[in-house]
Amino acid sequence: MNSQTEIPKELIQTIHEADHVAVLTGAGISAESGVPTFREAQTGLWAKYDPQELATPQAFRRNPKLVWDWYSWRRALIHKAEPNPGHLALAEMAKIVPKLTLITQNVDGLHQRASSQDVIALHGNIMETKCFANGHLLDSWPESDDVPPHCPICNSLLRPNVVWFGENLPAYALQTAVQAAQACDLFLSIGTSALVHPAASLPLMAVENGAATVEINPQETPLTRWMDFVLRGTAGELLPKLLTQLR
Ligand code: BV8
Repeated sequence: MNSQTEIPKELIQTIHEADHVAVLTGAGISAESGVPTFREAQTGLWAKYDPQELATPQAFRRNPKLVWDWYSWRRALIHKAEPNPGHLALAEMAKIVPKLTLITQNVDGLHQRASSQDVIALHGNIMETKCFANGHLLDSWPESDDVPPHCPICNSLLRPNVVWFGENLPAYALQTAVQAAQACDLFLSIGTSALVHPAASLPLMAVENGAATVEINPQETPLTRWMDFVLRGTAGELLPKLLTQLR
């Protein structure tokens, strides 16, 4: 494991030789787009709340308006955000390597807006809305003063189409991600603290499958010790560098 902010030649060589690259991203890749990471202290009105306490069905049942307002605040932030050079570099890398599977824990849709294809969104999409009782996915709903609004189909409360703590991940997305982690030649873990499961187990599946593994993160994480390459820096700075040396 060599921890450095320059890109080792062996890593470039490894990427050139890889038939299948799998990538797992976390909130860190969106930090340079101005989207606060999941564990950074929340700002303003939300400073006193722990995201992990709010992103649960229990919190929603207990105080649906509070949770709905939190997501409205985050949606407004994300609406103003743009994909950054890190997102864009991954979209370009997919055109260079034979096969790239992009798996994200992020719910901000920035990989999709950076034109990455077939993004595996393990935790859903904050910009999508469904109802709490039956999961009716809705593009629109009747104007109402109710906060949260009600589902026009079954009248239950509306919520963001994200996976909350204690909820199962979408089965097909998780299965596809596990298959990629077990089959890839190279696994990049980018901008994740590797604390949330089952996503955090994907890099370790890649280690078990004998893939070469890379961590891109300014900080150490529980994954660091298992990684073949550790690039200590930000996604927005290191991924464009990696792409330039790949070309
Ligand atoms: C599940 C959507 C089966 C919502 C998210 C008790 C009861 C129930 C479950 C559990 C339990 N105990 C444990 C669990 C499992 C639980 C879990 O993992 N808990 C942990 C925290 C202990 N998991 C679940 O509940 C999952 N479901 O297991 O179902 C089940 C069902 C019932 C009962 C048991 C099991 C569901 C997990 C999904 C939760 N939803 N998001 C929303 O967003 O509102 S997860 C949330 O955290 C975000 O999606 C985020 O992406 C994710 C992970 O965080 P990170 O992405 O890593 O972000 P973080 O801020 O932590 O770190 C940022 C990193 O970036 C840092 O390392 C930083 O250094 C780095 N960085 C910063 N700047 C940059 C950078 N890197 C690069 N460049 C930069 N510029």
